[in-house]
Amino acid sequence: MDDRNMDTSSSPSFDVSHDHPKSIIHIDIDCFYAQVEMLKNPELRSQPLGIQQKNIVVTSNYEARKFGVTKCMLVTDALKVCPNLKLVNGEDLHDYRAASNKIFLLLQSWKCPVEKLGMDENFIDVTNLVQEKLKTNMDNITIPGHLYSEPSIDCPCGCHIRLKIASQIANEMRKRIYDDLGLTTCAGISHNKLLAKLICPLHKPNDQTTIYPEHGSSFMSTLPSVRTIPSIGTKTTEALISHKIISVRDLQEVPLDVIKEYFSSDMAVRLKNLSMGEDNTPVRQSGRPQSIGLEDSFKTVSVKSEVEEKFTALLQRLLILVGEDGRIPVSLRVTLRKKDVKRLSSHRESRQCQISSSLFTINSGSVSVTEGGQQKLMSIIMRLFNKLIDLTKPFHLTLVGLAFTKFQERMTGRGSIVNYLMNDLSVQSVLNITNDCDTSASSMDYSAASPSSSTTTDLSDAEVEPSPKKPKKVTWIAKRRCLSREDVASPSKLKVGELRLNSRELEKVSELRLNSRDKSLTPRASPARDMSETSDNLRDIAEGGVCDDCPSYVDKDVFNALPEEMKNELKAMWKNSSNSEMPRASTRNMNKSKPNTLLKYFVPQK
Ligand code: DCP
Ligand code: MG
Ligand code: MG
Repeated sequence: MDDRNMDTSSSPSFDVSHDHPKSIIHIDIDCFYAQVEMLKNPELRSQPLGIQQKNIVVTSNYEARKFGVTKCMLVTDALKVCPNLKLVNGEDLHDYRAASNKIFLLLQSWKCPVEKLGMDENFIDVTNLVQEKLKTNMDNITIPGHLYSEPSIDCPCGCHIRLKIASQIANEMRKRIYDDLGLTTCAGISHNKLLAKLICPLHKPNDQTTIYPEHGSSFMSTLPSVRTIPSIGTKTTEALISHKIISVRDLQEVPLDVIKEYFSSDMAVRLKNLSMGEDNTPVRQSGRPQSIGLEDSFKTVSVKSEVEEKFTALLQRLLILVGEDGRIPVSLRVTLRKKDVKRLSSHRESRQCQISSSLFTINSGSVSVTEGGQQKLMSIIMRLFNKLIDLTKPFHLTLVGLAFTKFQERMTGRGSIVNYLMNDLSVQSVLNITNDCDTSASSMDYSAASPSSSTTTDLSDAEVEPSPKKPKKVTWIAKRRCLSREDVASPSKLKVGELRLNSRELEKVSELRLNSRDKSLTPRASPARDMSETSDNLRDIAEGGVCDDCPSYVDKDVFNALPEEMKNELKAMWKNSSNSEMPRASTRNMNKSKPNTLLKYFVPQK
């Protein structure tokens, strides 16, 4: 279907000599919170429904939208335009988060990088899958849903056929989300994230739109405000507006040199590129969040006991989230927003401190607080609060927040080997595993805004959290796909994504490692001694293996639990390393500069 009412001419500046190798899908759930509530209570389907957080309707179903109920409308205004609006409280995000995690997990089954953005959006880079499908007969394929504009040129790089295939994959994904989870979605398909995201809502709800690269800049020129571009935030928008650059077309037309007068050279180029629909930010596989937090905002609280009540409530909810996450927190942050009554302004302040992991216990992958642990946490929270507030003077708070900001480096932690084994991440080498699982905002900040007057989780990272995986079997499975003989001989070519372990297996390694850590810790007395022992271990590596099969630094319990294939690979690797690959100096540096190497994983640590 063609959108003839749009400005669909191919962009005059379009350069056919550029390749458009990627195929990116962006999926957004329709009226997300409202759909989750309608699934819980199907009677709501036939009524106009608003999801209320404090005095705001954060979203509404499409029935309510017909009456003019918009996102983030005041409840009073929403009821004026739609007196029959049924309101459901949406301050508890638990069910939304669970649905969000299910979608994320479902999308992982296509074995492509998936980047979760906020609660209801995901980018999927289907480039490789499209390439695979291209090898099969792909004649006469049609584009499901809408095509932004019919092709005006035949792009020599072959992106049109690739995007057609990608749009079929998007359709399959949307169908699966509907069949398995009962949720309708919209999708945008393009050769980059920017266009995929921006084209996605063109036909709402329950539909999809594909755009070819040659229409990128003409589509962008239809956007009324530069603010619509995801990585252009409030400050940049204000700066642009102050120079009379309001619409995306204004940004396209203003010469680069002029923008360079207001912004750094890099920023100016980036802004120009974005305005033309150009964006080369990668889809980054999402992993576990760096922190898990909750905030509560209110008009004003000026009494300590009330603050304590707020923190108690937040802590209780936060402990549920941590329980589901499955990692033991080791750092706690308290945030306050203080109101300066004289200046009528507010500002945030935070304090954080380490907390003992002994406050928590772990059982079947679920973390719970020990008896008395909650009280201890509350006293830590109030101590941090006392540091932030001078109680001898009056205070006025408009927000309190709590977040666990660091987690014990267990098997299931961010940056641990689990993430590499669980996700299909391409890494350069098992000797040099770098964390590709960055959950922080990418260079392109696509993060969604959250209303300030509601209880929300720490959207920056908490919402990218996939649900904890339930343990299944104890046996190891290490599946190798497409590894050539050369790959096996050279472990540095091994893709960690080839090794798929289920969570129980990972738990097992974790336990083994922790147990053996405990054992190796017993004789240690002081940090100084720890350090010297670590040096000794590294010396063993440098001197090559001292036992028959593996070097002495290797935790044998862990090694024995590995699948044979992996054992053999490691042995081959150690054999090679004793010849040439592992000189003394590089192994000594290994712990410092490559914190996530597989080898390091075998070294008993404190
Ligand atoms: N949300 C929120 N505060 C906002 C915007 C959104 O709490 N300011 C929540 C409610 C939404 C969910 O995030 O259901 C997803 O946001 P979307 O912008 O994708 O909005 P919806 O999914 O509700 O509607 P649409 O059909 O337009 O995507
Ligand atoms: Mg949505
Ligand atoms: Mg959204």
